[in-house]
Amino acid sequence: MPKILLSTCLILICVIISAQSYNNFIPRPVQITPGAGEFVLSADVSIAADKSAKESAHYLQQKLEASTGLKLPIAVSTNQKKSISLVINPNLDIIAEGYTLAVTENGVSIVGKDGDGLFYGIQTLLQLLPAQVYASQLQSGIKWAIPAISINDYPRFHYRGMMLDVSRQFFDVQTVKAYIDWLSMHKMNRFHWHLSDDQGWRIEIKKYPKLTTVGAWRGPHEALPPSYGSGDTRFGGFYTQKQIKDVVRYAAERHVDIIPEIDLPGHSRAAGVAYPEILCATDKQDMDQSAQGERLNVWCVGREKNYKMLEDILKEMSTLFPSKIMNIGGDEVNLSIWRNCPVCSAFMTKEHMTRPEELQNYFVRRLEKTIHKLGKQMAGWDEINDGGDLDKSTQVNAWRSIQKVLESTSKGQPTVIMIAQNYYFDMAQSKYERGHNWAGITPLDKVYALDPNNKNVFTPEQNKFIQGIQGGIWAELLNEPARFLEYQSYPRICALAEAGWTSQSNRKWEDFYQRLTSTHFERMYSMGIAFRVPLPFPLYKNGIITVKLPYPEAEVRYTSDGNEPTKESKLYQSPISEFNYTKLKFRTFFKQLASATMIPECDEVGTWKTDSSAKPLLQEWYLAPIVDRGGIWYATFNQLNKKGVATVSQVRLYENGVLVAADDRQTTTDRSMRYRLPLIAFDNTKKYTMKALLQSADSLSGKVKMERSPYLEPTTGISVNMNLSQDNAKALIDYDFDTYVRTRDSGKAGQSLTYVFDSPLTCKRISVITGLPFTGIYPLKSGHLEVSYDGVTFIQSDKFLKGKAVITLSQTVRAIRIVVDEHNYDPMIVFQDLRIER
Ligand code: TNX
Repeated sequence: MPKILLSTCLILICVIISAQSYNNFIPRPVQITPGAGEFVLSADVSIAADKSAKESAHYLQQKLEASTGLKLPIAVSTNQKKSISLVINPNLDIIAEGYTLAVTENGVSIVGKDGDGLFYGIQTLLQLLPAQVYASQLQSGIKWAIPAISINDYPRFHYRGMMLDVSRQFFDVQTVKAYIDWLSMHKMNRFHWHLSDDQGWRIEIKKYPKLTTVGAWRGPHEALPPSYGSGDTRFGGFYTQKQIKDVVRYAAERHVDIIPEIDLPGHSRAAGVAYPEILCATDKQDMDQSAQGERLNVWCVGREKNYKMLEDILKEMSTLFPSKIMNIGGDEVNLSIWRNCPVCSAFMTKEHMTRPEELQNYFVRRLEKTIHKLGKQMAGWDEINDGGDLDKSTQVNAWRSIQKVLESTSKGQPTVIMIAQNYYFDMAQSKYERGHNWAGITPLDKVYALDPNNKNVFTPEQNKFIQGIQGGIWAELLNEPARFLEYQSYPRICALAEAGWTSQSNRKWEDFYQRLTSTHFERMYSMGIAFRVPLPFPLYKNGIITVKLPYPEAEVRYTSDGNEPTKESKLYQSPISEFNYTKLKFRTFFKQLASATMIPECDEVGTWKTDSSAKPLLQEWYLAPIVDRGGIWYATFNQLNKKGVATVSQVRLYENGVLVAADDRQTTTDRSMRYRLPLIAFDNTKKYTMKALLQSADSLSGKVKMERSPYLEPTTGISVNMNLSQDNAKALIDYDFDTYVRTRDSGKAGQSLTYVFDSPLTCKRISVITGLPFTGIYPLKSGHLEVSYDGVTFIQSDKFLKGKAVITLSQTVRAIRIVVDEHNYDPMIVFQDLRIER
């Protein structure tokens, strides 16, 4: 190699290496200029800060002391040669919250436009240090070096928030503080505290003590029934005003503004059990259910006294929270209740209102006035836009869709983007994990992908009203497993934080994901966050399992004995030869954290394609690498690009060209339906192919997958002795585990559901899982199984535990019966299909 080329290469390599070592910030700063050399923290470094920078200086001092053991002295000015200088300069030519940071061999200088900017400069400085700097305990043997660099940085949006629901589950002060601390380290500056909902009122109000003595608790003997996993124990809690002040102060030190929400006039069952007189005076309210199946949870808006009570409540709250904004909720009100309420309907007539939305608007606008009188501004969910105009200062949190953002910004309301499809972190992160899915599955890249003020969607005029972004985490499902709040929040909040801070042109998914996995995981680990470790994807093909690693350095371990993989299990290093692929289990590890467990799936058998001719195209796939044994096979047609859908029909399986199985149902590719193709007598000397018809008005493409059911699927009849909501219980015997059947009521002791197999069934084990797929909500809490070997007599068998019962069989079985033992507290019980193992 010629000399010049060689040295250019060396320089390039050096640049790449050094660039990487300090280019892993999250969120990514606006402008980074690498320097030469480094600055190393040692006992002779001091922090120089004048009075205005004192608070930040103490913050930095404490953070550094905990992990490095160095207590750097703070001085107004210093003769020390080496120092970290912290300055607030309102004349800095940068927008609010902006800062500059310069590191040379002699020291660090951070200049903030304001206190916020200085604080964010400190956060960036921490990210320049080894990740262990975030640890709360002393870390030894680390060189605390900061690479020379200069940074210019400021946020894209001034509103960067996260909402936490503390009603459905209660989180204590310590957890809330940690949550706020982590937000601040991601340069997030708003914490929206959802302090009341149907399942608990969580803030002490001195004038109305029953809100918390009664409304903060649920259980078998409480006014609020058990819900969302709280079971037979008394569950709940609330924050005293003293604790609230403490949390507010803690957040302020971290430049996080706390916006309190009490959810009104719906979602108010907890307030309603404490003070029943606030609810509409109608027996019918007991019949009308809210979106989440709740009753008796709407304030009577025609009752004048309620406004006085709400004013008192908001007044007490306004003194606790320095925030300019107070949120009154307004979502998912069951509006029909007001029609049935004599007081509300009389009020509507008197005011010449025709739609209940107008009444909601009346209510909202009265609270708006109350809040203005307290010197604050109002915020609420996007439903507050539905009934009419609002004051121009009122902030709308748009959660239902992008359309709601458009409506809100067109009206000229300050709007925060909280689109559930991207920013609700109670949604599952994949189909393998627990979580809601009503707004879809929300993996990390989907959070990252949303451009909050996309120029192609919003006009410049509308963009002016977009305040920023906010994530939401609703707590229905956060009861288990342990630390699920952290698992659902991180790393999705990392992606959110970058959407809020970093300009769109500076955001690239691959680059973000690389920074996250190569460095930021390490930081979060030191912060003590039990974040979600990405899943490995083991794929089976041709007798071999190959694991798709979630990121290049991922540590994937596996077992083949049925146990969950642990830190001691075998490390995955290269493809594994194994015909019985489903007995292998894989997990990704990050130090002591582990991902969910994955069992290999079959790799795709090929792709499908359509053109824009709208003519049905017959396509064929060769199945040998995947379909290598008998069983019930399912074909799915996934779509790659999301524009338009294709129609699929006549999915058929051939053996040496002869038809052996067919599923002729017609659906579209957006539904990811499973086509059922039983292949019982497999013969490895024969050639298996599949054909299907696909058509669309667009040119589309996608993948074709074949999955073999791990279960037996015998034809089964069903007999019911309970109040099921569906007329027939077919969804229970179609072996589609996404479909289910629910009862219309809580269920009573002695009620039952019997599965009768058409012919005697030989199998190893039957698992009965109750509760909604994905979430497990509405399980059978108290019940047992009965089994019949002759189809006549039933023998008592296993009890349900956490909604699940398993029966192991040693002889041929004719029927299985689920029996309810005790009254259930949930509004319904959900049953799923039987899982019958060979
Ligand atoms: C809708 S989003 C709700 C919440 C639920 C959430 C579950 C909104 C304003 N209301 O009450 O907890 O869905 O994802």
